[in-house]
Amino acid sequence: DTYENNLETDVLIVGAGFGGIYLMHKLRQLGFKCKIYEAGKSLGGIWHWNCYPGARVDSQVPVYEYSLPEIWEDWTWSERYPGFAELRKYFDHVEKKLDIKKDVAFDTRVTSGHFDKPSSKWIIGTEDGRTAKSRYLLLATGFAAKRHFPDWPGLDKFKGEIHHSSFWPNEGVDVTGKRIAVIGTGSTGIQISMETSKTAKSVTVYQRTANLCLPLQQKQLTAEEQQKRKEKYPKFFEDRLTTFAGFQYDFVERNTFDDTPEEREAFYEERFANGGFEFWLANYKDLLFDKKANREAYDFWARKTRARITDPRKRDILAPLEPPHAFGTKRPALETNFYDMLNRPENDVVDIKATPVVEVTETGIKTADGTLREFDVIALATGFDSVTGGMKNMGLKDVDGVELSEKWKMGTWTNLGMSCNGYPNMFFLYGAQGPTAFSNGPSCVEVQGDWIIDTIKKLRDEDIKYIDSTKEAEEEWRRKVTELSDKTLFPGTSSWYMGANIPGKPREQLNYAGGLPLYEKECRDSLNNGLQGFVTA
Ligand code: NA7
Repeated sequence: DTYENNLETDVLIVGAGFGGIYLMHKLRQLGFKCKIYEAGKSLGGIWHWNCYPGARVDSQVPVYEYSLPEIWEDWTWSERYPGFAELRKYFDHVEKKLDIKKDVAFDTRVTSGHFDKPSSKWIIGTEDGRTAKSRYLLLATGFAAKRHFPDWPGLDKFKGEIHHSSFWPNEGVDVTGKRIAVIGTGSTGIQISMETSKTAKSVTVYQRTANLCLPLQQKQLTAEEQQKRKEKYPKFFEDRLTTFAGFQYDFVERNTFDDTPEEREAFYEERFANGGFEFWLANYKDLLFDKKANREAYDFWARKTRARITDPRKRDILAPLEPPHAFGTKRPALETNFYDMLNRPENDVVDIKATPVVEVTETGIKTADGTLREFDVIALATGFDSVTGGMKNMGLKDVDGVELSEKWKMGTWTNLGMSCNGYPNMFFLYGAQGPTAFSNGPSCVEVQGDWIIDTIKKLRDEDIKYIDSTKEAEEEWRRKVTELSDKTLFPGTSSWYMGANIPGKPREQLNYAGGLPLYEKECRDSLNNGLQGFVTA
């Protein structure tokens, strides 16, 4: 029984999204006894939590799916960028194929954990008082496991409906004919605005930083065209891992000013028209390194976007002539009608950098200029204590009893973005100092997952009971992560990549910016060189 108290297992995985399921499936095949603890009620991770209006993945399929043939051979998508309902169906299909749920305890939130040296096992405690013992602890909690709320006075006073995007009621909220406020213009805020504008009376977007949105270019997919492509899938999934971000495209081997102005314009046009992240991740190779090159891309983006916005006031807030930050150093959202719906007179954007919110009242939101705007529904699309928040929130302690939240208080230290000194036999994926935010999720978890699986297998084969990262390896990894990032334009922008969205959080690069292939090489080198950077016993 997965829900038993005093559960004993070889591998305890936390999180039943893309990462946790992958680990479970592959480790089971190797004969390990595995269990998953999952705080939610079903499989899918972020797609279990995300059911806000318009929730949709903005990496296209088949890039955004498992490379496992037993999953893709008889699965078909209806759209290039599927919405949450279809992604949930995908996870139902995954369940049918892999029979994961029988070993998952849902509604199970981990609140404590320490490594017991005498038994060489993790002792894990849950919110409702259960305990589990496991040789290995694998964290697959994703980068968005801890919600972030604005610290505005009065949030609890609002008499209408107010929800964080990742805790939207599963049965939905009827927004027909209602006045909606959307707080935040990350990918989530943009999606909620577009979707609710279809039926709401009005949508008011509260923007702190303009999002440099790119066209989604949604497309309906037929079963026939997908079936035809499937013979190429094995190669396609191999190629996916050879690109910087684990996509089907990559930066081009030219710098921005290698091209003539005409060539450049045509190149930008094409990338922009193709949609998705092409204008970002398949741009010139100096886009994220060179200020002048970046400005050139920004100016193109601003020209394109400003032309779509009819009201000059809205235009200057949404797509200012001066860039709010270097293009692509914050995550561009993908849009279809965001600017068009804001052109309508009933919809508006409020610049809350110029006029910050002072309080939420029973009926609406008051800004520093004294204006009170009244609403029926407030959507908080204010994001997450991204990348590190989830792991710091689980009550994990190192071998000396120090909490992870304490260890990472002044900054983040990991080895290879998968292990921490003082946390033996624990690995994590899609988290701090891995390729996480700079990569396609499924690509990242398969690269990291395979490494973790191969490592655990090696430990079993060599009868090793204990593995821990060295402090030196952590220092070295942190140095690499910082150096790679310092060459780019990322550090100059306040973003969640840099920990800058949470008040008081140390400012540092939380992601590995060297690209997936280099990352994988680093990890494989360690494994192949006798687990360099680790001590074993
Ligand atoms: P994001 O990308 O972190 O966006 C959060 C948005 O909320 C962003 O526009 C923030 O403005 C804004 N925000 C956050 N806190 C506040 C406060 N206190 N006041 C006003 N505005 C605030 O989260 P998402 O959920 O959209 O997306 C998360 C990731 O999921 C996304 O990047 C994809 O990888 C998938 P800011 O830009 O910080 O000025």
